[in-house]
Amino acid sequence: MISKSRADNGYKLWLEYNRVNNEQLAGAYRLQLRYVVFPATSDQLKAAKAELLMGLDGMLATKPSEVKDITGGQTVVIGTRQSLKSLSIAVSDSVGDEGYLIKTTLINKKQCTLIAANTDVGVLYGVFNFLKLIQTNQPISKLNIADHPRLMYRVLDHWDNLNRTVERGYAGSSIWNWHKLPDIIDQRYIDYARANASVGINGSVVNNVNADALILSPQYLLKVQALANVFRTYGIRIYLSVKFSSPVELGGLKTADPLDPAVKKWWADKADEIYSYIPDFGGFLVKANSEGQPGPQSYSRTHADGANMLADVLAPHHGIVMWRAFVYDNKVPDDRFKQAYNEFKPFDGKFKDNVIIQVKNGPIDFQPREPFHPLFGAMPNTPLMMEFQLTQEYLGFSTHLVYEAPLFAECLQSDTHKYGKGSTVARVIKGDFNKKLITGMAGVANVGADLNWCGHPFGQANWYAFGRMAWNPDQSPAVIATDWLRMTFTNNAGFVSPVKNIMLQSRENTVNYMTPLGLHHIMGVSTHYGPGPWVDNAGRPDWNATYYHKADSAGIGFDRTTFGSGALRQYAPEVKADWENLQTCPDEYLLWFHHLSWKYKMRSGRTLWDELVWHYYTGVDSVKQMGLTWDKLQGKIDAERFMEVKQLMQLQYKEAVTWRDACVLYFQTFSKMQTGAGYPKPEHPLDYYKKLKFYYVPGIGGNNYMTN
Ligand code: GCW
Repeated sequence: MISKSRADNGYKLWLEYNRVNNEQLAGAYRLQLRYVVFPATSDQLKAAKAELLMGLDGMLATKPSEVKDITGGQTVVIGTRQSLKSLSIAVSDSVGDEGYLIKTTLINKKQCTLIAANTDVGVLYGVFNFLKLIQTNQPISKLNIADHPRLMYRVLDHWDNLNRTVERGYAGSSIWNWHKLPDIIDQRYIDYARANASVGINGSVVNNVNADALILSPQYLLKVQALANVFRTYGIRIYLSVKFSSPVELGGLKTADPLDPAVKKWWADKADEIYSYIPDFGGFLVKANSEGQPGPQSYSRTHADGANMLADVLAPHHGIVMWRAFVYDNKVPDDRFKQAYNEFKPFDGKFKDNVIIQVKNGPIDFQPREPFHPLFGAMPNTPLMMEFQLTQEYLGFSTHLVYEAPLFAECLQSDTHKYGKGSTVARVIKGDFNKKLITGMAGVANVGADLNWCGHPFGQANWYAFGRMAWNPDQSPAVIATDWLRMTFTNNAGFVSPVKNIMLQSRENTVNYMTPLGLHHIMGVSTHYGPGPWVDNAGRPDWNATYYHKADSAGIGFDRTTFGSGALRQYAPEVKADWENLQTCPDEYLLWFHHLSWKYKMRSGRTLWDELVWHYYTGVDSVKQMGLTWDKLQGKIDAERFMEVKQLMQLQYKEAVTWRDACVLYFQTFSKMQTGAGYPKPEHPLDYYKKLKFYYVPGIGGNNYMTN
């Protein structure tokens, strides 16, 4: 049992390995490990062994001793087919390259628990999962588990700059200390890799997609190599974001035209150089022709020309190109929603085999709620990689408790209908409809140098959940939350059960007090902090909140039906029909697709205005409720994290009230309707909220100290 007063700063993440109260575990739950057989030779196997011993040491009163042979009693035998050969243990290869088996079985007529895999990294994953069983008090006496990842590339994208600022980072500076690399290997790098491996994350893009060409210089490649050496032990490949104009900026060429032979040669030489430092280098991530970044279109070439040129130079080394579909040009299209689909769909089947298109979950930009991106299902001959954002750019930064797994699941379980009923986004990205494609999922990391890594103790759950869902996109958010809570805090049901409910409800709360009923992109301009529904003077129309909500005296919402922008045509006819029809369009997506009168009658019987107000007030009330529930849990976990979360919830409440009052007052200037009896009046007039200034908001980097 953990001591309630023990201080815990959250650094250990979900790998706490707290003492298990073995005596209180009944029957099959009781742990009676006596011996471990673990012939470890490679670095990865040694890391797995070290993790196992560290975990058992923390959790069990008597650590099992390591032996060379099966001695009987409660023995755990761990290894690959190869490493266990001398013990004549056969391992079936059913779990593929990265999967594992955990099985209670007779070996040499003695009852053992076998953790086995075809590869070293499979063993590492098996060990982490065995430890998880103990951490979460699961029975371990009759095990028969076989698991493998459903996606190939499970990657964290760090938007970290070389000066250690983090674009949209809310947990302190970058964990990569570029200045001290390659000489100093911070323990953080190792713990970062352990945490990733524990949930099966096998890739890390260490620099911002708004890339600095310098990352490809020999000086920086040596630093990257040092990180790669750490990651390799934990089955993680390193990737780099590259700037498309690097041949000009770094190589002194006159052009970065992807069809120019000198440019191709520059990239080919660069790839050879990178692989000479890092033989298992993963590949490139590219943001091209988006938000001012250079790209092939700058030279009148296409996305396919650009991606394929890079794919060609990486192919001999088995590297891949992750080419982002987050594009919108400066010409201001009629509806930004439609642009990625319009630009990429024509290139279906035109990309090289080692190119994967990285598509954000929704068509605009990581909003609290978005419909699934219409590209999913629309490119049957092109691998599409999901991009989720773990860092809470539009979800209250690291002050708001928002468990994102329900958001991920909502998108993944959406039915694209592109291959008939049941062709969910999850099935599309798993390659169910085209087995030839490579597959993957990326998460924009929420990790920084803060003691607890993510700024908010519950931010860690989003990192954890991302790994679990990249491993298996069909996992349930509730199961993941329960595991995370047990591993991170305690197995005490009196804590786990109410806090799991808090987590599952948390994302809906935030939708309610920020962007209910399908509102989107109404945050403060540029910082994306706090409410800014009045923003109408940003650099370009589609950066303005007014572009998205279109509130006027007649009503509110963006008409994307056939009578409006027609964006709904990008979906399968079934989805289009469902969302175009007011009888069937879910309330959650209403204002994404329809401009409706303030007096429009909702399913609830309320007018649209009253419904909007109801959501804003309900959202705030739920945050208050969450705080009250938390307060009752004092003493069930360590005081340090308890107090930190308590204070964060108070701050979240304050900010939720600001969101509610600012938005209700602003939209009221159009609806001219009352908020109704029973709702507390805002403390300040609208003008007060409009004039709020926030200095040095994190996440925007550079010298941009103030906006809003
Ligand atoms: O969400 C927006 C962010 C930018 C980001 C961009 C992107 C890295 O506001 O900060 O740039 O998306 O995804 O490229």
